Amino acid sequence: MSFRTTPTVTYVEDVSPGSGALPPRAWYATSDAESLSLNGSWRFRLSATADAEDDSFAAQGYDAGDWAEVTVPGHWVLQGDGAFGSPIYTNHLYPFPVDPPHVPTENPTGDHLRVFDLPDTWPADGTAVLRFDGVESCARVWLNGTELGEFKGSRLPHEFAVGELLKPAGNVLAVRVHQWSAGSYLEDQDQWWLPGIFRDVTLLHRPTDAAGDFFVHASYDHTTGEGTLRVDSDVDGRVSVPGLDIDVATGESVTVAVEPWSAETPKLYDGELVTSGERVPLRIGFRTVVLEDGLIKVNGRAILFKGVNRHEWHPERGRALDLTTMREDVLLMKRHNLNAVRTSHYPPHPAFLDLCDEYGLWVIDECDLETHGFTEQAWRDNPVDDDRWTPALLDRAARMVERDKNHPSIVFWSLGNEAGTGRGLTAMAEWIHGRDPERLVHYEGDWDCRDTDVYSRMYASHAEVERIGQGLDGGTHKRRGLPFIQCEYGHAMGNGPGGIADYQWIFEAHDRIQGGFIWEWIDHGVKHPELGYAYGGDFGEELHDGNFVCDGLIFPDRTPSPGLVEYKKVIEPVRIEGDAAGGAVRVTNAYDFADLSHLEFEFSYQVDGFPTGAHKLAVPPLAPGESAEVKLPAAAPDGKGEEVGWTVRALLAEDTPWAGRGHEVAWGQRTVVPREPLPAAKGARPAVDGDRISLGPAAFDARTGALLSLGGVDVNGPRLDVWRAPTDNDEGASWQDDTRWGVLWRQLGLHRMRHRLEGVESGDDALTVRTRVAPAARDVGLRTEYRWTSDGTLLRLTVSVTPEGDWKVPLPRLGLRLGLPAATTGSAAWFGSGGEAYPDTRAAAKLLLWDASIEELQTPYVRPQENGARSDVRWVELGGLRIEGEPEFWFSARPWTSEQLDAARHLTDLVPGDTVWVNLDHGQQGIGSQSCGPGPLPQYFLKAEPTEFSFVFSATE
Ligand code: IPT
Repeated sequence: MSFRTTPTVTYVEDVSPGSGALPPRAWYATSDAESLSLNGSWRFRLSATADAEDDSFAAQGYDAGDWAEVTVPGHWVLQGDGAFGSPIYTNHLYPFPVDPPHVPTENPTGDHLRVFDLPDTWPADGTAVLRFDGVESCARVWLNGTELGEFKGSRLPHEFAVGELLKPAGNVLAVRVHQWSAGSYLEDQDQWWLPGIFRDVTLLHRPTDAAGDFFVHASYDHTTGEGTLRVDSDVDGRVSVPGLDIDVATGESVTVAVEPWSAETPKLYDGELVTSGERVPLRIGFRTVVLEDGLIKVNGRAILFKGVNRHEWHPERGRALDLTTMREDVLLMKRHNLNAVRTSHYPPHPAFLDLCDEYGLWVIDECDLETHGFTEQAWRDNPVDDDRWTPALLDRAARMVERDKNHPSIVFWSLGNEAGTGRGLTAMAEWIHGRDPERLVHYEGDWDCRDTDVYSRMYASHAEVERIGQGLDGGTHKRRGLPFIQCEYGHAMGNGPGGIADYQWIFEAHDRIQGGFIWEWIDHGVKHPELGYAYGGDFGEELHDGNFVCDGLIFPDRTPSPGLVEYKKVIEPVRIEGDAAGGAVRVTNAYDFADLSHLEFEFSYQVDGFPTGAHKLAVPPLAPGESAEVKLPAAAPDGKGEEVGWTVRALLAEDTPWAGRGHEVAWGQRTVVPREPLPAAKGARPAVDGDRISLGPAAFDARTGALLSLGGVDVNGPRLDVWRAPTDNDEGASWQDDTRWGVLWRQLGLHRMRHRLEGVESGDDALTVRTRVAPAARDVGLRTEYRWTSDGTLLRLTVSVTPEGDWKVPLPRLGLRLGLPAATTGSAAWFGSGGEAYPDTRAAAKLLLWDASIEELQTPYVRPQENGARSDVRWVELGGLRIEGEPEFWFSARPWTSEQLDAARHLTDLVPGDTVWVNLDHGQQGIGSQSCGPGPLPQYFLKAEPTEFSFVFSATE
């Protein structure tokens, strides 16, 4: 018997980073040197294993005429309509046995072939380099039949010298890509596994004496207002910055007065590095990042991160992003007041960092490293604690730092994510600190902060963050001296995240806490012909984590979700509050660097939610941290019994690169004249007529006491409703042993409440219906009394709820559900919050008069769940009814029931019926962040307790 080993495959399972590639260097998009994009259509052949085919396809003259084609950059599993396999989604579990460095024999392998000619303009002298900006997960490369090498490190660039191999025409570039490799063990990020050449492939001409690697050092001294520039370059040359009259030799320092760079004031100076062979454009931002007094300071000031974790995602192209999509992300971030991005969990396409420099975002650039799946075996064999892997880790650190080091936006290097602890991480940190002492090092996984310059955590509770802020959290001596950030918090899966305003108050109350990064930016839903957007399990994966991959502030198509609108309000850089006396507005500048001169302020009163005309409000150009009281510019109008309030909006006074003049940055509101109490609506007498009872404009079923119609409108219900289709945050994460309300609600049976009728009482001045609402098998219940009165025109309902038994759980919701005919219920108008809001997601609830179609009232969470409630509603009109509430209520309306919403797995499962179901809620349970973090805070619990609330109904026609 003999064993055959396959020599072509050994590199796949080799822990080394690869062979043949050039040392990493600074990345730049353009120079005056010639380049040739090799993006486009490539010939493609998929094999089931790494060794199914030999390497003869790489030879010149190979006929690939019968191969399929794929687009590069791209992932083959997202092309070919399923013919090339499917994406796999797992959070932290490796989708293959944990047997490092071995990978499955079933190792999808894509052979890519591209034949190209050099353009006529391609210079004859000099040499050339072939650059791959990202290939998942392991590639072997040949040019014109000669092997160049192989590499791993999916989201990192790799260059090969190819000068002598190039021909004017008919160059054959062959790339064999393996889905699985030893590198996969280092790339266990929570995302889809998507093999392919997913970033650009470029041939770069390298003239004689072209620029090699270079390092732009541009610091800012806030005490003098001067910047110091020094560009270290492998190849000597000159550096010029015309705007600053700078023209110096590389390696030489020059100090001049400059405007500094910050995320708020992203001043970039155009410059050029000129070697005798190449001119490379530079965009220089002067700023100094230090750890001082236990704080992260930039240009002498402590900064507060208002950040987000960004994965690269496009619903059709996966992680192959085009520039337009990257710019859209940056614009959306800027327009929503974000000032920071953590590039979770790998260096992004470098063009994204150019955009961060240009528009202004602080960046934590994270290395392509995560070994999370080893947690399943208590981190045994973790590559970051095994010296054999250290060269691969150092290679990844170097490829990130060298590629990205010239971006002023980057203030932190992050070693990676969820990789436990170990010597390899220490080696990375030491190397990075040595190579770039001008930035700080981040890593969340080591709470002792052995290797890091910041104490970073994810999903810590409000209480813990508060303790950390107060310095009461203990920890190592080193940690106690470090600032704190939450590199992940506010898990934006489905409806939510809740509680972020409460975090922000804590962040702002303690210097040590320098902000956080919401998890995460975008839902990684995959566009799907039948399902709308697919998530884990939709491709038949044997192991998957469902819709945990859809946990972003924007939907897969980049529409902002209510979570992003909420976050924008929570982190707004200007605070606008009413003063106690009510005659003035208090305005506070919450920027770190900018004054308020770029904003103009608009003031208006609204009566019953209706704006009465805007005034300019003269707010002084306050410096960061300053605040001022500004007198109201006009007296409140007489609301004639209606509610009067004011709104102040801070708007961009000029166009900016990221939004036009008039874009709303911040706002505040205050009620100055409260509305009148609801009319008593009594006097009319219920009249029994056979199986009907009439009361004012309404008709009831005499046997059940159910309202049947009001005016000319048929009504189904209303009756008590406590159920909501649990949100992802209600359900909680499977690994959490904390109280998971969504699970407990279902155990108790709150989704199958029964209504036992105790009596219908037609009295002199009221119709009273008594019920007990309770689930089977349980002794808890809600004794519920409906008391109907009327003055002949208006119909008033007062609901009294008295819990019985030992209620150990808060209620999902408490209110009424009623049905209206869909045919006559097309839209709603209301006075209340404009967008979706729940008890702990209502910072952005702007009180005005709104209208929306029933369809627009739905928030399209990728996995259907409770959504769309409007808060603080005074009244709503829909389907021919006007409904006023006392106190203010939550309103939602949908063309399906909560039960149908609950049962649906995808939006395409939801089909409008002939009834619009309207919820009028007295209360809602908070949302929290328990799909990965803490649940709602106790103050947002909807406790089962004796409650009374009223509505007044009338017909609008
Ligand atoms: C944390 C991960 O860092 C992130 O990648 C993502 O998985 C997030 O959770 C949840 O969506 S790890 C978690 C176990 C705290």
